[in-house]
Amino acid sequence: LQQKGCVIWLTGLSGSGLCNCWSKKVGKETLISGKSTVACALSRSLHSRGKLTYILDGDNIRHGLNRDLSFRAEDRSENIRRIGEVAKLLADAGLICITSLISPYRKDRDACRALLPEGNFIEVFLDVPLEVCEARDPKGLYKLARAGKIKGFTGIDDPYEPPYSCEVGIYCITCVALVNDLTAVLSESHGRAK
Ligand code: GGZ
Repeated sequence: LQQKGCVIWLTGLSGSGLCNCWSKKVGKETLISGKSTVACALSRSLHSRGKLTYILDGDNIRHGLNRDLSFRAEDRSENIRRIGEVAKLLADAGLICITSLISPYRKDRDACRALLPEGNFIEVFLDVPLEVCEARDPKGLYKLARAGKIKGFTGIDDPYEPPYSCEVGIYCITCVALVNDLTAVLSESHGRAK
């Protein structure tokens, strides 16, 4: 395998990703929001350059490996710890592992970073204001949280702690640029054998 593994850690509020994607339903390129969407676009873009990637998506993993975990603070931390460990294994195996989780607490993200050699953990903060995410509300979850039907929703009645320093900070609709930039950067730095 001619590739050095790493972890690209996407973090941000629910609905913080935004990407230009081809939509089967709409039949044309359209803007779709969600960290998962950004992860997919990035993965496809890297694939097209011959890179091996794997996405660990919070929402999906909560249906399998982490189905015993709730959204209480301790459980969110455990969710992130487990995904961080799996991401490390995949990176050790030489994959570019893209994680897509809110991962709201700084200390949990930092613990995942500490598992990897310097330079192999790329934290990408999707720095989208709560008002924007709430206006997008792709799954109607913010509405439910405001109505008190979901308790402890990140940004409403549970905190999101932005990174003090991260490798990439991205604001609103520049996610398309993120995908292009990271693809180019990783082709350079992670395209060579160790
Ligand atoms: C935040 C919640 C909650 C609460 C359900 N708070 O936008 P989505 O819908 O598809 O992604 C969110 C997902 C968050 O799971 P994570 O594993 O990424 O969270 S964490 O990193 O904090 O462990 C959201 C949905 O689950 N969701 N309830 N209370 N998001």
